[in-house]
Amino acid sequence: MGMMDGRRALIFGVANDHSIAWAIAQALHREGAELGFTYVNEAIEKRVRPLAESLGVQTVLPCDVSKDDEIAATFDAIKERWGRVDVVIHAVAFALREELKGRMLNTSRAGFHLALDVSTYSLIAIARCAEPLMSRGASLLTLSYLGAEKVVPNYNVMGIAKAALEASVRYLAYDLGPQGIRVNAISAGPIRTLSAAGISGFKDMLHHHEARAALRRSVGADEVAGAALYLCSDLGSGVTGEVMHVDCGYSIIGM
Ligand code: 0WE
Repeated sequence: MGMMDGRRALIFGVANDHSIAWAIAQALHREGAELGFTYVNEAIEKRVRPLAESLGVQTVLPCDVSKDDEIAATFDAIKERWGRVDVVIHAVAFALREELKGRMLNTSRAGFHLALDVSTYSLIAIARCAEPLMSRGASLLTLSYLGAEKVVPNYNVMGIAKAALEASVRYLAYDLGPQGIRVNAISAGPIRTLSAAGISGFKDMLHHHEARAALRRSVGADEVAGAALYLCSDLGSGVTGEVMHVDCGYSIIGM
């Protein structure tokens, strides 16, 4: 008996086997959920298909979350295959690399639009398409980061996108609450994923985190997946509009 037996989960944002979305996928699968994955382009498709196959997952769909028609087509395909969806994992973010260094002051208008479109608006668009396929007990989950609440040097426009994402979680939770659909976020500590690759100084950031977090270590993707399972299963049935920190207690420290 799994906690997610009979549930269907659609997961946006698996890029490779280091992805937080992949850790969440494995946890949902272990508890009996039937999974579907989306990929943004051919390069990612090449990574996602073998991972999907390793879990016996046949639902692998193209979806660029910056395109409304692709999100609509994804949920049309899900409606066709499953008739409904119980869990949606939104683990997608993008900012231009040049926006993730130097002064936030220098964020370009185009860079701002791109970061908030892909990283923030996509959750709203996905929630709107998911709603007709969801019933009481269904839930959406997204991923955030401390840079939404506090200044993290170089995180810049992504911090603004995550702040808007966290506010979107609350407004979506309010809108979808009457139907018994929950919306939450996990604010994860820094994890070595593709998103972190090539970010200058990331290794030093991890060391900084490990020295200062209450637990004196960094968090694993599997630990984020454990919290995701709680929030998306019946264990979390009374929790909505919440941003849960899964960061080894880094964010509770004042000094
Ligand atoms: O949300 C993130 C990273 C999201 C991200 C990563 C990239 C890298 C490649 C968004 N867009 C891009 N664009 C690219 O071209 N994190 C929580 C990880 C992260 O990224 C940082 C961090 C942390 C932590 C960037 C600067 C400072 C800290």
